[in-house]
Amino acid sequence: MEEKIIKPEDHEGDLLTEEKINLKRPDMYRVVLLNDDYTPRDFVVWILMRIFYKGEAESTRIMLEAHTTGQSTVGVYTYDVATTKIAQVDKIAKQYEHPLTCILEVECGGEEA
Ligand code: TYC
Repeated sequence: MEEKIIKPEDHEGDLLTEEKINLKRPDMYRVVLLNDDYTPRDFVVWILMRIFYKGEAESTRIMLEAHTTGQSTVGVYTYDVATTKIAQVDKIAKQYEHPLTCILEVECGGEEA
């Protein structure tokens, strides 16, 4: 088979094209904690510290906001992180027989970086 040797001078005058890199930011999702009448406050704070790595003061603030207004944003995460954390909350709440619930809300669509 004939081998074509490409020399730099063969490309003189060629148009240089920039490689298009996908700079789209990932879609982000808000995890929202819902109030209920049965889950103990301490348990909610413990969940926020254990699953969402919030400090005690921040966890207490989020719990109280949900308790008084009906809901509170816990954080904004990528889809995989948000759904994993919600599944962890569901599992532990079920184990302890508490009705504690977190929901997912779309925060914003992916934008160009
Ligand atoms: N309202 C609950 C109680 O009085 C405490 C609570 C707070 C439950 C926040 C859920 O997301 C919640 N025991």
